[in-house]
Amino acid sequence: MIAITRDVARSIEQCELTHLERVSISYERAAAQHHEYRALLASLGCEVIDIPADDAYPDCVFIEDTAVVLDDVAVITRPGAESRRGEVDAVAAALARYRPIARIEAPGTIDGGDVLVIGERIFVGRTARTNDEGIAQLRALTRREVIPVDVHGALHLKTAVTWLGGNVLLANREWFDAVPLNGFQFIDVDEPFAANALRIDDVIVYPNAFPRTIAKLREFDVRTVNADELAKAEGGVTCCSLLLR
Ligand code: CIR
Repeated sequence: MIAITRDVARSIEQCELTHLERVSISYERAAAQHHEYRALLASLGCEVIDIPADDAYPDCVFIEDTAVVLDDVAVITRPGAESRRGEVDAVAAALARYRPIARIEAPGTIDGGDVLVIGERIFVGRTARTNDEGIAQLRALTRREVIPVDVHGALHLKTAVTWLGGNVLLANREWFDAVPLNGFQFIDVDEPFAANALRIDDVIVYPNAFPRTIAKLREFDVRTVNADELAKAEGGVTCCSLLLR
């Protein structure tokens, strides 16, 4: 597995915020947590490729939003937040080594945090960041089934639901319409922001900030990271990498 990550910008305090109050963010602490995250991914066997930060883009550490990497194509997104649009070029250059590149074009917008790939299905959150035009463009670029999911109250679909493997989802069902995901088994979180988990093969990378939800994940191989400084910028564990084989 290859994990592409991007360093924390020194300007991270100027990040976009939607559902959180702006509080002071320590660059040093965020960078240390990002280092710890990358080390965990490496210990799980990932080849971790790091793209330098660009301080013109306070949110650039949240690389997941800039691309949707499928087996046969890397779709470079057009992020919903205008301040983030310029993040994609450095990521496209890195991905071009591994996949043919396609792009979401205006007026379409997609944030990768809204894209949940489960086998042959791609669930895509309809949010302030991802619009119907973006979803239609993604559909035209893949042979897989693309299924929209309405999200309300969360920044991204994957803030509200992620895949733990098999038939199991970790979810805060107050934040999205679960009907398109009928048939899955849901583990409901006990803390509102606890639904964002990163699955790497059979391991679940997960923030240590949610002990009550961790207690519900006993049947999984959970490895925790300290990610609370990055969480102040409204990012979770999936946001900080792009995974590909
Ligand atoms: C933003 O609002 O765009 C960033 N502050 C946080 C992005 C988090 N990304 C993600 O959940 N995929």
